[in-house]
Amino acid sequence: MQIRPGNDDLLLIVDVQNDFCPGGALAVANGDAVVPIINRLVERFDHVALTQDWHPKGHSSFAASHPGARPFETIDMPYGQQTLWPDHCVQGTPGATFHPQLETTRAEMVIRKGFRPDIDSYSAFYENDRRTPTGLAGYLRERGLCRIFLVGLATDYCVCHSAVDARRIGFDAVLIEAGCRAIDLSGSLDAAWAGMAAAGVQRVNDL
Ligand code: VGL
Ligand code: ZN
Repeated sequence: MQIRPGNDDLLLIVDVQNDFCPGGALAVANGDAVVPIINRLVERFDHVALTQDWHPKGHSSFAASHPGARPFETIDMPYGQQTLWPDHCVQGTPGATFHPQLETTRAEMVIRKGFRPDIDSYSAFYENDRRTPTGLAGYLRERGLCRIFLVGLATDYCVCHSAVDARRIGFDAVLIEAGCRAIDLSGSLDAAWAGMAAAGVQRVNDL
């Protein structure tokens, strides 16, 4: 069945930032390959929004902020388990800016996340405690946008958490696989596909 984006649909472009692309601090394999695919999709949508991972220096999700810890280890935080990352997407740095070829002109909203020092935020809707809202849900509701199409980086972290949260709070969610790439850390991609299917996230190859 052909899905046609309409006036109550939004394309949400997740974290297509230099640090998640080859050469970046937390590079996703072939992360930059999503850029031309997303640029083509942007033209098909009436409404487009971007998310931007936006951490202060010394953020608590950075391994370097925890003496003795190494990137990609998991630690216990007050809000649950947290994977530790290399320093990435530090506010105001080139790594935090959008990929230079990403078509951002038509974006109506940029939602920044992960700016609180003590908590990470994978999802565009809620931080990793699953309770602190980013404000995106209210924005979408006020604008009458009901269905979210997701693309970006990384499939198994920020895209997945955004899609699952969208479903959890009553939005329809469609993940466009061609526009995503994954980190795939010890089974995280398989877990993400299972979690998204259970949450009722629709998965399409392309539009
Ligand atoms: C992301 C890990 C840490 C993502 C962001 O955009 O998927 N992953 N920060
Ligand atoms: Zn991050």
